[in-house]
Amino acid sequence: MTEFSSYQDELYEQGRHGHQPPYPITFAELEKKASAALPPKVWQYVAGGAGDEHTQRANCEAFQRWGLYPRMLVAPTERDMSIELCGTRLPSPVFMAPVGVIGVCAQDGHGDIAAARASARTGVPFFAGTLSSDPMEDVAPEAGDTPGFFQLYVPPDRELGASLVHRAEAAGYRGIAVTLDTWVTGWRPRDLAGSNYPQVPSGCLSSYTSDPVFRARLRPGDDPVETVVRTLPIFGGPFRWDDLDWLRSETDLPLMLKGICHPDDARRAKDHGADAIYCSNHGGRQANGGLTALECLPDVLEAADGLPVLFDSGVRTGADIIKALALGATAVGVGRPYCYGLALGGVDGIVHVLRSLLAEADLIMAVDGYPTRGDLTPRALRAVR
Ligand code: FMN
Repeated sequence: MTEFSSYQDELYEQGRHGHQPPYPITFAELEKKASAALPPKVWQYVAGGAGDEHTQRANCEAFQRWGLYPRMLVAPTERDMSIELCGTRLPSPVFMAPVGVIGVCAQDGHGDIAAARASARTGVPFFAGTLSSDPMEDVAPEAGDTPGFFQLYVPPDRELGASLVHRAEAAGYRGIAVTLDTWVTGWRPRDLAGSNYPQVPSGCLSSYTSDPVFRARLRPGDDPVETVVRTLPIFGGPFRWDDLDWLRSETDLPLMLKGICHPDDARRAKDHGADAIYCSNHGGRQANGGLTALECLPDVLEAADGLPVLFDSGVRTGADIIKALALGATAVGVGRPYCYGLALGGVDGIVHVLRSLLAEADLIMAVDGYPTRGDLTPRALRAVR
C-alpha cells in the first residue's frame, strides 16, 4: 500500500529546514508559471482548445456540481487506492493521458522520456503517444517497473498502422488506446491565429520516421519529417467500426477506445471486442460541443456494463480525481497539469504535480472516511447547484 499523503509531510519537513516547495501547489499558479516558461506557440497549442473553449472550461467546472459526503468515525489511518486495469495492477487509479507534443514541452525536447522517468518514480503509468519526440522503443524502458500504455493514431495506411501496433507490443506496452476523436483536427482558434499547425506537432514525429514500413517507402533524398507532414494525416485518418475489427485482429493487447462519450458507442465498442472504454472529450481540444466528459461518464459507465472505463478531461485536483472515481471511473487521467509540471521542472516538475494530486486525493479519503477505492461509490456524492 502506498502512502501518497507522505508528500505533504515531506513538504512541511522541507519548510522546517527553510525550503519552500520548488513548484506551485495550486493548478492556477502552475498554469500561470507554465505560460511564462513555454515558448508562446507551444503554450498556445498546449493550453488552447476548440472554438471559444467553452467545453474546455466546462470540463473543469463540471466537477463543482458534485460534492463529497464526509463520513465520520471511520478515520482510516491506511488507505488503499490500488486498482487493476486490463490485467495490470497499479498502485493508484491515476494516469498520465497521452499528450502528443509532450516532447516539446520539455526544455531539452525529450518530454516523452521525462514523462516515462516520472512514471518510473511515481508508479503513475503514462500513455506514450504516436506523436513523440523519441521513438516508442526508446521511451518504454525509461518507465522502469511502471507499466506503460501506447496511444495510437491509426494512419490510413494499414501496413504502417499494423507496424506501429506490433512495435508497441514488442516494446512492452501493456495496452493500446486508439484515439477516435482526432481523425480530423478540430477548430482551434489559438493555433489558427498563430498559423501554428503543423509546426508544433512536427517536432514529435519520430515514431513515424523510425518506422521500418515508413522508411522502406522513402525515396533517396526524401526528408523523413517533411515526408510525414506531406503524406500522412499525422493524427491518423478516418477510423470506423470495420477499421476497429481490423485493429482487433492485429493485436491481443488490451484495446482501449479513447473519445467515447455516448452510451450507444460504448455498447457497440464492447460488441466489437474493446477491452476498455476511455471516456474523454480530448480536454475540449477537438469539438466545442458543450457537453463535458464528466456529464457523459455515468451513462457511459452503465453502457460499458462491467468493462473498465478510463476517464479524463478537466481533472485539476485530487478532489476531482476522487469524484470521478466515486462516479465509477476505473482510472482517471490528467493531461495539461503534467505538461505544465514538465515545462517548469522537467522530470521533477511532473513528479511534483503527480505526487501533489495523489497526496490531495489520499488525504480526502482519509479526512472523509473512505479507506479503499471500493468505498468510493456514487453514494459518496451528492449533486449540488
Ligand atoms: N490525446 C491523444 O489521444 N493523443 C494525443 O496525441 C494528444 N495530444 C495532446 C496534446 C496536448 C497538448 C494536450 C493538452 C492534450 C492532448 N491529448 C491527446 C488529449 C489528452 O490525452 C487528454 O484527453 C486531455 O488532455 C485531458 O484533458 P485535460 O488536459 O483537461 O486534463
